[in-house]
Amino acid sequence: MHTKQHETVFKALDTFSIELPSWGFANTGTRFGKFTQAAAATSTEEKFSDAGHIHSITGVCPTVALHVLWDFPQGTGSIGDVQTIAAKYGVRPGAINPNVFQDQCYKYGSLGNPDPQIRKTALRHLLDSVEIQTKLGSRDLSLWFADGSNYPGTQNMHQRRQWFEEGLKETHRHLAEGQRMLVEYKPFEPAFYHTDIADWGMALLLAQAAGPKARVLVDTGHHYQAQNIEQIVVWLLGSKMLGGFHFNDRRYADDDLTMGSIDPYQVFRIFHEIFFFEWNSGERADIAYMVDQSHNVKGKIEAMIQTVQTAEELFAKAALVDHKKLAYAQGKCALVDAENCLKDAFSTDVRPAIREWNKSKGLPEDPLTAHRESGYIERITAERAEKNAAAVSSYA
Ligand SMILES: [Mn+2]
Repeated sequence: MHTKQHETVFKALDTFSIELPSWGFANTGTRFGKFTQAAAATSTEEKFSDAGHIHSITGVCPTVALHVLWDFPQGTGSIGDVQTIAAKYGVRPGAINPNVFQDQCYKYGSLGNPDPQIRKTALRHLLDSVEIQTKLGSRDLSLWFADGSNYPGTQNMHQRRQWFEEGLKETHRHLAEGQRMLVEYKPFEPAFYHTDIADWGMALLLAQAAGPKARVLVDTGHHYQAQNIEQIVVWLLGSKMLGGFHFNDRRYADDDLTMGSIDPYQVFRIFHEIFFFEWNSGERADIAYMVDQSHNVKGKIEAMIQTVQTAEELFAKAALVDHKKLAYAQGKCALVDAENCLKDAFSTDVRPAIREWNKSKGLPEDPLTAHRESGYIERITAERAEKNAAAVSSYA
């Protein structure tokens, strides 16, 4: 690798961070069942401990996304506990994720529910989440709604669209200066006929209606097969409405597999368009990179370290695209030359440069090996095995 490439990788990684989800450390499964892991986190404290461990060996995961229902059992009453835990493990609370899909009352929806009392209950939870966000100093409120219906004609989509607009506007009204609201979309599942926020167009319109602090969140698994995700990213960047990502990979639908495991070139193309936007516009894109995965069979901590390393590699590769050469080739319609700008960068082995960067930051060169040699997994397995053998019921 040339010195210049080396420098480019270092500069890119200096700006890079990726947020880990608290729920990625707990036992998860599919609708067919759940295989528990002896080392899985069984409490908010254990999730912070795992996230802090990963940050200590990778240096790029300073924040943890939190799930209000699962991490704040007493709601706003748990804020103090979470502050104490975060300070203890050296990672800050990140995006706050309300949960308006798990309680029985949400069978027919939350903000889109025909029952005004349930819409109110959902709104109350969103406002409690804003209070949590404010007291913890979190920047982002990350919203995903499971609302939808399974059969044609069974729900009034016109009304539900309006109720969503109203609910998001009201939530937005409570955001403080510097806070943001991220609106996530998903085409289907759990609902199989219609989903109230099904794609980036609906999320964009709702975010624009909600107010100036709202942005769109792109979960890479929430698209139809073959959809051009990087083009959606280009449009959101161009309209200053891209707020962040939930990264995961998939083969079929929303599989929540490890980032880059199935199609690393997809993730590379997304990062490339972000770098190219910045090069073209001279602006820095303000984007929250977050992981949203479900490690059902892989060891959770190893899977998360593998994810972070993959994210760094694909980000670094995308930084290596020669923008000047690419812009020139595009202008001349030199198709093969233009495409090769991407392919050359993608095929560069950036791992030696990343190991060097790790060393320069006082981090272990290879985080996965460092983790395996740390004794951490043996310690938490001993501490948690009994609790995990007993608890099998809840998703979190
Ligand atoms: Mn997501």
